[in-house]
Amino acid sequence: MVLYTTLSSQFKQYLLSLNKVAAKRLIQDEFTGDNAFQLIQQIMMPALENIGKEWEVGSIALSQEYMASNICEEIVNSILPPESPKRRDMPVLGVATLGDQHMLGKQIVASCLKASGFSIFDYGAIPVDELATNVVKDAIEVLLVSTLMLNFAYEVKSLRNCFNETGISTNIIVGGAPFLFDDELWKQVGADAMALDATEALSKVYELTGVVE
Ligand code: B12
Repeated sequence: MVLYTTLSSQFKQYLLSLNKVAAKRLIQDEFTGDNAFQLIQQIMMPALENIGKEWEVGSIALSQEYMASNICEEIVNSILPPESPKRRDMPVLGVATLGDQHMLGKQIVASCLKASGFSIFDYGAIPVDELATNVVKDAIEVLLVSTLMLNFAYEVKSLRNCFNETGISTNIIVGGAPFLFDDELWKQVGADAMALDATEALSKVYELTGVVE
């Protein structure tokens, strides 16, 4: 853990100086083939959180934050597990951010579910009414919603209302910062469950669909 704390601050420096090669090498040196989620959680996420705080106090520009997340996105894509070949008769899942432009959390959750054998439709930053149409068209059984901004977290309420009005029984699992700060928020917006991270999202999907691991 101490090791990762040091590596995370080193990684952050590479991100802020836009040294993509060094940032990539740092992660690749630690990558053993099956520790992608651990490296994301313990090296990349603390570095990005720190960068977010620096932007908040005005010590770096939003463009630096943007470039840092682009580098992370590229690295994340290079280490995440591929889709699972054991595609059984699994329920179909969807993932979306309801307009939020923060994409990394969604990407990590989707990839963890794919690696576990689920088919997953990625709808990106789609508005509520369009999403509801797609959910029906693709017969989505569980929808995972990722938001980092509170205003988009409240959009889940509109989504649930829209589902209720149109008789859609798809389950909604939410995740992301606003739901971590307020552990009652998922109930207030009408979600069926919330999860802390990608691994927990997988357990919730098993719970809601009755699929046995
Ligand atoms: C990178 C970043 C950006 C990038 C995003 C690029 C991209 N393609 O993703 C850019 C530069 C575009 C950006 C823009 C903005 N950002 Co920004 N951003 C960040 C930053 C630094 C990192 C986010 C990130 O990628 N984290 C890494 C991922 C992997 O973590 P995660 O999303 O939390 O996901 C994990 C868990 O939460 C969970 N999870 C996530 N989703 C889900 C879903 C389900 C279903 C489940 C179960 C679990 C789950 O699992 C994941 C893996 O463990 C954060 C800082 C922070 N503390 O998070 C600020 C931050 C989120 N941004 C912030 C702000 C204010 C903005 C802007 C408004 C800035 C502006 N003035 O324009 C815009 C808004 C854009 C928009 N409309 O959405 C604020 C939000 C404050 C708030 N609470 O409202 C933060 C917290 C920075 C800060 N300290 O102020 N941002």
